[in-house]
Amino acid sequence: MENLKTQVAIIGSGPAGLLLGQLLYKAGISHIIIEQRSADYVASRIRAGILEQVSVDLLNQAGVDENLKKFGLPHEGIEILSNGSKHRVDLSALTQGKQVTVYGQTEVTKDLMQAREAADLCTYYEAQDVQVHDFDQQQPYVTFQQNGQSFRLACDFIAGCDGYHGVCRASVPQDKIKTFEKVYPFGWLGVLADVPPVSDELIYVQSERGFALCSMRSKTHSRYYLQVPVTDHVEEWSDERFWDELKNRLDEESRNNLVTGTSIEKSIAPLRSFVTEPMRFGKLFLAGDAAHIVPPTGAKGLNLAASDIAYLSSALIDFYQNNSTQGIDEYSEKCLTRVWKAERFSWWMTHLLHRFETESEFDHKIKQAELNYILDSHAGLTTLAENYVGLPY
Ligand code: RFL
Ligand code: PHB
Repeated sequence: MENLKTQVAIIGSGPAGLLLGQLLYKAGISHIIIEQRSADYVASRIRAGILEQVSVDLLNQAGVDENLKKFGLPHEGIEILSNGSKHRVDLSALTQGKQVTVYGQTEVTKDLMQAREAADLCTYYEAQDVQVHDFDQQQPYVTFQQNGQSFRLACDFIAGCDGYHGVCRASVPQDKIKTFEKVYPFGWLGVLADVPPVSDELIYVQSERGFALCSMRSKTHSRYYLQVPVTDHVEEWSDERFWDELKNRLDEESRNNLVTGTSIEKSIAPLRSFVTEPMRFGKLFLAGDAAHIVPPTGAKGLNLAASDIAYLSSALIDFYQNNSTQGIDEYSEKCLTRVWKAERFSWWMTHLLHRFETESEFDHKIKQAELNYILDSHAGLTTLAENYVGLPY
């Protein structure tokens, strides 16, 4: 058994764990990241694409925004296509100049991994049997195996950044934790293709055939999604079938502008709303998807992971630099206040734009009226815009 020691043990090297590591490093606080997958696997996962301004600011504070500044695409508006007609939501005009940035989570992850490598920071990849111990006592520790060798990592705190299926939340005794969950009866079939996007701005599509989203990663890479039954399998969706169905959900102009091509990646993600309360258990903090999941409709998952890390990094920095436990004590409540607002927005966007098989004709009419109201009302559009660009910390 090899004995290791650090101030903060971080479990998981997704965006939450990597960003926390970078912010702690900049503040002179030692940490070690333990990740169950390989570095290549982590760097190639394709997920989110939209960054709120507060997330962009945090990446700037962490000193990892060089590529983001160069290649990120600022977006001042989105389109909503409903009943065959397009409505532009002028995010900037409705939020006193705020905007979002199109920059892939894959790129954020790569930038953070490169910064880590350049600073020679310690990560144990392909760690097996990761376990967190004694986080309700003074001296927590983590055990794991790598390449057949056993490790024991002593630390002051453990940051559980290990996603929805991670070990940290699962290690909390059942009577100390409460979870809230809503599972949706559909998923998103996503396709990444080496073709220019159909439009300069994202198009959220509400149609009788179900929801669709036209997004992008750059001016030459497109990301499209279709609402599909959660029971569907990727193999049932040839590229041809995907493009045909997308065309069926679009308006004529977009259909004509759509450039199709071979898919580079295709996958189905189930949709779920999920929150854990609290987010701190003694010396263990949960952050990002380990603590909460949102359906991707509001583009909030990665951004919530970033806001948790903003609270957690400043709490830990305040503890080590000023001997104050205030940030640590307030961590869970501060995060959850913001988390629940993003949960509400993501649930609402999902509800408004997707087709639910179980809804009655009356429910469907009411939903259409709500969307029409939002799109015709300055107050309605403002509500949508201020949530989409991100609520303040
Ligand atoms: P991650 O990214 O899941 O990283 C967790 C890491 O922990 C590792 N791990 C373990 N390590 C050690 N021991 C264990 N026992 C472990 N168990 C797990 C995992 O290997 C992994 O490396 O969580 P994190 O860091 O909290 O980041 C969260 C985001 O990844 C997630 O919220 C977003 O991708 C959600 N999301 C979106 N968010 C946005 O803000 N904007 C978007 O536009 C957006 N679009 C999306 C999305 C998620 C999607 N999917 C695939 C669900 C679109 C899609 C389709
Ligand atoms: C994406 O580009 O992957 C994306 C964009 C907006 C969303 C969800 C996903 O709401």
